[in-house]
Amino acid sequence: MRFFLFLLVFSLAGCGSQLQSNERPKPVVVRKFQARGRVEAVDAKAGKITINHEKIPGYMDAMTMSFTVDPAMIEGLSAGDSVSFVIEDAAGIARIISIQKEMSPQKDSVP
Ligand SMILES: [Cu+2]
Repeated sequence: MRFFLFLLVFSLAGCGSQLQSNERPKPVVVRKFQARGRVEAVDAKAGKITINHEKIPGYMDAMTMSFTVDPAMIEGLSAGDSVSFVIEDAAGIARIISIQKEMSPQKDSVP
């Protein structure tokens, strides 16, 4: 009887996974978002950067928040810099995977 139950459960589980693929154990979902903002604080030792970022469609409203980042990526950045960056979100845990300083239009237009 136990063996029969095992078979029954096993076959139901197999059936379910075919019919409802979204109920199988999910691999970690990794999403990437392009964003822009202004640096508020840099803590290179801790690998943290605080950015007042613009709205990121489909992800977050505009806000000031701290991100985890490879310290080497934020060398040379300081508070007040305009930056564009890429956030990688892995199952809700966000970190910056690339970041660069943006030249302001005013500065660019100065000869
Ligand atoms: Cu945010």
